[in-house]
Amino acid sequence: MGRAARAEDCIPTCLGAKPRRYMRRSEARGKNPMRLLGVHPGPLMYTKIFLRLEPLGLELVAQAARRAGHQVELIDLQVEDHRAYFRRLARSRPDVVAFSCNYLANVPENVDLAKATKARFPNVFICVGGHSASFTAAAIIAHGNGAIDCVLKGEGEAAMPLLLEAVAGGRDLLTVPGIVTAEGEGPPAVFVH
Ligand code: B12
Repeated sequence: MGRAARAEDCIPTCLGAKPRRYMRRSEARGKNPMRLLGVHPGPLMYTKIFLRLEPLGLELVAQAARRAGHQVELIDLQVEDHRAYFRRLARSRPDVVAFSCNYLANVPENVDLAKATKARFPNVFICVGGHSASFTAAAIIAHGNGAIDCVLKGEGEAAMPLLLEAVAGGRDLLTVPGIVTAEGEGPPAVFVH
């Protein structure tokens, strides 16, 4: 199904104000997959003074989403710049952008990019996950000022497919384990066994 032909669904905004519209794909998971762009932030504190490390956690989340039938791309801002990120957004037109936030020092960059992304592509659903996001979830949502639709706490492998399913189906986001939105918190995060 082409983008123009896609139905749209309306789910309540996390701010409780006017409803925000998200692209809706199909009810059938895998048959009409969501497009997910996973983003690893740049080297710590916007500099290259720290290590640049393979984004293992985000890769695991990406693989879980792929196994659930979704189309997944990753961009690693440790090796690519913000211009490359916005070029990728324009080319790939993801339904969902998922930022990885394992270090507190990644928070400002993720929040800035989320705001810039939402300003250019208001229908994109934006999620943040990872170790540091998990224990600062409410603050991240607040700093996003409406740009960050949810934080997904804990290990992302189990929760990301459920989140994509909920977004695609226009279902209540607060049924997803580990989710935090401006409207509240879902069930406790699930762990990988
Ligand atoms: C191994 C490790 C390292 C390794 C690097 C591993 C790597 N590839 O990144 C080394 C030794 C190099 C390292 C270095 C540092 N580390 Co370190 N590190 C860890 C440790 C112990 C495990 C991280 C890990 O690889 N986990 C396994 C992978 C597979 O899981 P993950 O990345 O966490 O991803 C999972 C979830 O977080 C989540 N997830 C991740 N991304 C996303 C995205 C979305 C959208 C979703 C939904 C979910 C999600 O799902 C993933 C799969 O389950 C953590 C502590 C911890 N228990 O998490 C500290 C930790 C992350 N490190 C920390 C620190 C401080 C550092 C250093 C700054 C130390 C220093 N002073 O130099 C450096 C900085 C490195 C850099 N990036 O520049 C702190 C961060 C503190 C903070 N609040 O910011 C932590 C939390 C330890 C601590 N408690 O203090 N580290």
